[in-house]
Amino acid sequence: MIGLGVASVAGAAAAARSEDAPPGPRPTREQLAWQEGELTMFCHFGMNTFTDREWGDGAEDPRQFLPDRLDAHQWAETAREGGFKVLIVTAKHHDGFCLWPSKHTDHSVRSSPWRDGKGDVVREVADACRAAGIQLGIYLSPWDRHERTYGDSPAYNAYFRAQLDELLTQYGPVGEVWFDGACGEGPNGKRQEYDWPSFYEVVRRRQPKALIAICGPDVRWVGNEDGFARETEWSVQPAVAGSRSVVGDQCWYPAECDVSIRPGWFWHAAEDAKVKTLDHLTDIYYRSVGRNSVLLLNVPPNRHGVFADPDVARLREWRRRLDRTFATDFARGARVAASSAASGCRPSAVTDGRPRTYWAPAEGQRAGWLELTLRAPATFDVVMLQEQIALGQYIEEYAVEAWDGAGWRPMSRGTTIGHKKLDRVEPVTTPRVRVTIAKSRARPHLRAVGLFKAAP
Ligand code: FUL
Repeated sequence: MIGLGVASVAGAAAAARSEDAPPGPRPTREQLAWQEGELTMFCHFGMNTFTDREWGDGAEDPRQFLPDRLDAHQWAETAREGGFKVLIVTAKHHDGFCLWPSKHTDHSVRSSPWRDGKGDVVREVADACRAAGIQLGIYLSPWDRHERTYGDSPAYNAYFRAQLDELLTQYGPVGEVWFDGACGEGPNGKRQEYDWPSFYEVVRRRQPKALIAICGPDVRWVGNEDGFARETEWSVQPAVAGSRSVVGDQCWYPAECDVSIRPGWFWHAAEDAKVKTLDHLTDIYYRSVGRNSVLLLNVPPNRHGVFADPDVARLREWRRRLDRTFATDFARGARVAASSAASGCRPSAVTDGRPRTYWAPAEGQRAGWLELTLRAPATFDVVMLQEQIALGQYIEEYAVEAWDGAGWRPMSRGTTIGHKKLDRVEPVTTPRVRVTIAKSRARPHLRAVGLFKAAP
């Protein structure tokens, strides 16, 4: 773990082991980086872009795939400017058409007129991601409505592994592999039985740092496609097969919220006017990133092979609003008093802006409070709390109050915090704020308290 000064993650981990309830599961290094990245972009692009469908049936003619000015750098640059840390491209959707020239089928870009059949969308996206300094992610649909072996379980599983192998060996580092659960019958009328453990084995062997998401053990689907996590969102879950973070019968299995910037996952001309509003996207941010989840926002390239103007404009507005909201943290540098503190854990760690410091109450305690005296009275309407999730997730009940001159006035209360909890509250002007951790599964480790004024 990263080097750390007084309130060292490693040091307190040792203390927690000796004094407190046994520590629960923790994120792997890659899960931690992914969670702290907060934003991942999804790009649904493929045959459906050209046929105006959401689910192709696999009978599409590859000659229909013809973007006339595909520019993956525009995708990756837009993602980077928006603050996204990973870009996941649909290398193959349910229709089975491959955006890379797979050796195992002719239903791919190789059979299309695009770049005279010599193009490779995955290559262009991988190169663009590298240039933009973001990670590449791969969506490979297990459900394949074109492939003849689909439904003949062992044969198709071998086909799928071979495709996975190509994608994980030819394009450099891959940060996330996204497996959708959709599954249908093959041409033989039989339902395909996916051999998940063998798929995971390919990913672990070829890309040991990649996270396997959704139908995989590293990242959990939040359970809807609206972009909303629950108010109570635990990254600690019952252990799943293949997890690398099992402790006892639990593992670290954080939530990801997938949602499209438009009604559909793929681009449709008719939806150029239906890009989600700035307020809707902002709400999604608070209800995903602000509820201990990663936001996986889909932005679908159009038939030219670029993001459409309305999507790019909306993303810029959204980024500007978030930047303006979170530019000034009124809690930064506040003086902090605490009910107690573990040795080496300064209460002011929660306002020092450093990612690896934190406050914890005295050894053996699972509750406590912090009182912040701001550098100057401030007006704010967003409260941010963060746990030091490098050490796990434990807090299950908290309250935040503001001093109104005569007493403490409730501002927000909640259950889980995890990596980040954002509460939108009634605007308040105050010199002092109190945070109470009322209940925790083990000694809590609070990384940060932040106070912000939402930009209009
Ligand atoms: C779903 C798929 O059926 C949709 O087409 C889309 O890819 C979405 C992200 O996952 O299950």
